[in-house]
Amino acid sequence: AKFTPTPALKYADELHATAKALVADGKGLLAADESTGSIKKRLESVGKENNDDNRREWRDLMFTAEGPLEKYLGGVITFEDTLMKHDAQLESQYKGSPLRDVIKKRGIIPGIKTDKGTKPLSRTQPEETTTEGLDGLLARSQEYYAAGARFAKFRTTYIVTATTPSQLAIEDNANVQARYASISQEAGLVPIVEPEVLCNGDFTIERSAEAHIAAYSHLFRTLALHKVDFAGMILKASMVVPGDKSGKVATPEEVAQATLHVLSKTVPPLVPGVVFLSGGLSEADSIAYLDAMNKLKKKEPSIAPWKLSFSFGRALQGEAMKVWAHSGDIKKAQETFMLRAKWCYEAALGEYKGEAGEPSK
Ligand code: 5MM
Repeated sequence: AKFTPTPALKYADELHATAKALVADGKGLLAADESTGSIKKRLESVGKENNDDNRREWRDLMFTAEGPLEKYLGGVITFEDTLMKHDAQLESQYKGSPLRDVIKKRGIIPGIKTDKGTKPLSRTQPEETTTEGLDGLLARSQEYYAAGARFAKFRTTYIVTATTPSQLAIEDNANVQARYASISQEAGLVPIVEPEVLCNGDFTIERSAEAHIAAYSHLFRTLALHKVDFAGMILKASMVVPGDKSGKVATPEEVAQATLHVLSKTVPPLVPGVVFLSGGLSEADSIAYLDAMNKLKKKEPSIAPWKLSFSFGRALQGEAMKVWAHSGDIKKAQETFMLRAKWCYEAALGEYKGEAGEPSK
């Protein structure tokens, strides 16, 4: 029997359908929502100036790439500029169309980052963060829905040390995420809840798992208190890895086991999908870890009742951006991007065949 709490959520059916579609059949998300400050770092790292034309050319290039992008991507997360303003300019069948229409015409769902970035949590030592963006969020979300967006993304971050994430950071960020998620659902946008446990530091994979469990268990309790509809949201999770200054490297199987251990303890089965960020991990590692998780899930389906897919920024864009910046060859950059999207799709099915197309173990 179906129990529908009252008052009912206006967009419930649509939210459920959108959430499922975002992660259907090996599909994942492209995180192309770098704020102006973050895209500056990415562009400058390949020797490109951060200006309107370069940002547009880069994003045009990805969204208009030839090939079955809609088979690999359920959605694209955009920054406000891209959703609301930019026009596709490259020579292609999409010339002159707003980028959001290019995404939609390809059968990919446009989404939008609605957070306004992380800010220090006053008087925390070591310094932890909260995330801004709740003020006026309902009106902004309604405007994005009217412009064609069907999901939103909001990122909070946690640092791992011997004493963090602190109870303050855990509770504050859970509350922020829960308000964001309930407001998004009220406006018809599927919330992609992104609580990123950063991988910077000198800590073991076990300590990372502990930090994830502390943050995610409180997060889901708070989402429930705020009446968030779990079937109409997606979790964007970090992978559980040893800290980048620990001198330790875990195997894909170890990362897969640790990550699924954390998720199976904290994420309700009603959530249709967990998508992972790449978080500065190499493209090869991000793909190998996701593939290992899906291979493990095939052996033991009950440990992962949700789809396990990707929402990569750097792991999908990094190599292609280098090709574009260094050779100026748009076609070659598009092929490089499309190949990464295909690998991610294969990993989301646990069928990654390796760079050379050889089946991986
Ligand atoms: C694409 O970057 C997103 C926006 O970051 P800023 O708000 O700092 O500009 C970011 O939230 C991203 O979606 C996640 O970090 C995943 O990207 P990576 O590169 O870690 O896969």
